[in-house]
This record gives sequence, C-alpha cells and structure tokens, in this order.
Amino acid sequence: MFSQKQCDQFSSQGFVIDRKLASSGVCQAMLKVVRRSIHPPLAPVEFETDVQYPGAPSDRLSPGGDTPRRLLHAYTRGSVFRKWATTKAITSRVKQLLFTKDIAVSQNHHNCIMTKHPGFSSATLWHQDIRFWLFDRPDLISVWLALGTEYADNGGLKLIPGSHLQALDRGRFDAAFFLRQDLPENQTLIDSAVAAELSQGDVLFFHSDTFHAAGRNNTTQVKTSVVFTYHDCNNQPLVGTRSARYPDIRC
Ligand SMILES: O=C(O)CCC(=O)C(=O)O
Repeated sequence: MFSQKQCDQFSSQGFVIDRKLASSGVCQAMLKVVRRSIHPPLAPVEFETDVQYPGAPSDRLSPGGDTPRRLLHAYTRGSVFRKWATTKAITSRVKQLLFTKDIAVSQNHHNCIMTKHPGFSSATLWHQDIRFWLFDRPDLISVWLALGTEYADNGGLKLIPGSHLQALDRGRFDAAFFLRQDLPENQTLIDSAVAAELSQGDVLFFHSDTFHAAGRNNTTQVKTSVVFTYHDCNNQPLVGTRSARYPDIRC
C-alpha cells in the first residue's frame, strides 16, 4: 500500500513513483514476450509512422518506417501481463488513489507495451492522457512500469508537478490537444517539469490530467515500458467511443 505521504504527493503533484514494485523475474518474463513480438512486429502494433510525432519516419517505406512504437493489447499478449495488471500490489494502490474499492483496468488504448527505439523514435509533446479518453469524469490513473532504466536521454517521461489541478483554456492547446509551445504562459509551465528517472521494476502512477512529455531515444538501447489505465467502476467510458470499444476488466 502507499504511505500517507505518497498519497499526499499524488494529490498535490499528480503522480507518484513506487520503486521496485515488479520483481526482476516478472520484468524478464515480460521482456521475453516483447523480444518475441518485435521481429517481426506482432499485431496489433502502432508504428512510429502512425503517430507522425516529431522525429517519426515519414512513411512505412522510408528508413525506420517499420519501427513499432506501441505493441497494443498488452493484456492479451501473455499471462504475465494479465497477472501484473490485476496484481494486488497495483490494484490496492490504485484503489487508494481513487478512493474506491471497485476499479477496472481498461483494454482500450493505454493497454500497451511502449517501445522506444534508437534512431527512429519520435518525441511526444506535452499532453494530458485524458486526450485519449472519454469517460463520465476525467479521473483515470495510468500505471507505467519500467522494464529497464528510463531517463530523459533515452526518451523517459517528464511531468509537470501539480498540472492536473490546473484548468487551462482551450486556446492553450493545439488542434490535437498538445500544449502550444509558442505561448509564454505554456513555456513557464513546461519549465517547471521534472524527469521521472526509473529503474527496472519501478512504477509511475499518474493522473490522466497530469501534463507529461517525452523526448526521442538518443541511446543505443531500446527503452521498454508497460502501461495500463484504471478507473473507478462508477466512472464509465462513454458508449460508442473508443474508450468503450473493449470491455473493462474489474480488478
Ligand atoms: O513515451 C512517450 O513518448 C510518451 C508516451 C505518452 O506520453 C503516452 O503514451 O501518453
């Protein structure tokens, strides 16, 4: 369980890191599945070219065009992922952060293995994960497990502490709901970001309203992380949206 201090940190900062929540054995078992799923990439996969974020190859035929960004549907890629997503070490913490006894893990969107490859990875601009979701309330928690070391230079996440509490006007975002970088008031916010430095087995819990971003992987090693998103069962995805496409798993 989280300590009161960790819960308070999540409330005020919008994120909290718990170190070494996943054992080396679990991480190795996941990495084994990932290695078998990359060459060739096993569907369903989101390629770097699909997102067209800064630095992504322009099309599938250009160099690096077949670089996977996300191995989708992690939950169904192996029992090690299902066990992880529903393990009490995670679900009890998410319940604490959401103040509920009844949660579900989504099988939609952030149910994936993030792979960030040297050479052809892209940068993710400043955003809130809620841009991907449509729920009764914007109150979801993403749980990010590092399967290796993560830091700014290999494309690790940066987060803006307390940004989940700020209500920004629509004009501060671009059409795709990324923070506009041409506005001085956004730059001030971005300047307050911190890097989430993670080691294998560390877990970052962050609120769907917390602004975060990540750079390209400038190293020679692939960076691999697993991410699942949870919500209170009283907070449901809107019918007919992609947030409701696949059934949630109660846990
Ligand atoms: O790894 C990245 O580039 C960022 C991923 C991210 O922010 C997301 O999937 O919401």
